[in-house]
Amino acid sequence: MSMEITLSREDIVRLCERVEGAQTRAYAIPKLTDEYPGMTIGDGYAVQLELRRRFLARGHKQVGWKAGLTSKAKMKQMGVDVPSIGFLTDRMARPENAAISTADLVHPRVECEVAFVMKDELKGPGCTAGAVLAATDYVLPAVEIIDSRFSGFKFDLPSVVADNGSSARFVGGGRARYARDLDLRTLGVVLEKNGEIVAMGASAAVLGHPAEAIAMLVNILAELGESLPAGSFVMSGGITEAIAVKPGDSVIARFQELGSVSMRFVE
Ligand code: 0L1
Ligand code: MG
Repeated sequence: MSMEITLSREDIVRLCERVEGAQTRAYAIPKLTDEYPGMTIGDGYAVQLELRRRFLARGHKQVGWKAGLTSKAKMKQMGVDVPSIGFLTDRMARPENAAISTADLVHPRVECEVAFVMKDELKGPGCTAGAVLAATDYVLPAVEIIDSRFSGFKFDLPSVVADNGSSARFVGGGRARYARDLDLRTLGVVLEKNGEIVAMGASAAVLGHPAEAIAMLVNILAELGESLPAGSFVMSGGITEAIAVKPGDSVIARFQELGSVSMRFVE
């Protein structure tokens, strides 16, 4: 993946302000490539870095990272063919069984993911799934609430990377388990909305094995000159397609071996 930056510093800051406005005031904007058709993935990550810098300067704490677009179902749903990464902060975390407000979101969707908590730092390039598993403290089930800030969830990779991979909220829960006690490739998950099954899948949907997605994330971080710190909470990507939610919906993600994660959505 080329991380070439073609935009001027001025344009990066301008686009960051546009994304930040849409994220913090919850409104939809056209995809950034409508105005900057030559925008690269490297430009997208430059905007995302500026966004992270601003949030951290305002006192948000980074808790980890997420891999996105890591399953064929998601890539097909969104019409892209390369995974992405985004940062996670304390302000995005919600407790299990929380009532999650949608008033500050544009068009939220939920997806089931396996989350990893790291005990050792990981550095790419050349990071492998084996290295990820060796550096993992434990895994737990999670639901990511994504919220693309682009009108109609229509975007391309540079735009979605600039929008921090559509990151909005996340809920971790269930039972934390040691990765060595599980076959992380074949974990089944069933997603229910208002008591009905709306999606299901097996963890192999995520690049064959969720640890592969974390390795990919570490290798993208290396291209950006960064490593994955010990203690990071890392989400490995949606196992199924993402399902739209609205106020009044209650959601429960049931994971084989890892228990379940619940939440409901309110105005
Ligand atoms: O976590 C994800 O896979 C989301 C990445 C961005 C794509 C989307 O908004 O669906
Ligand atoms: Mg996700």
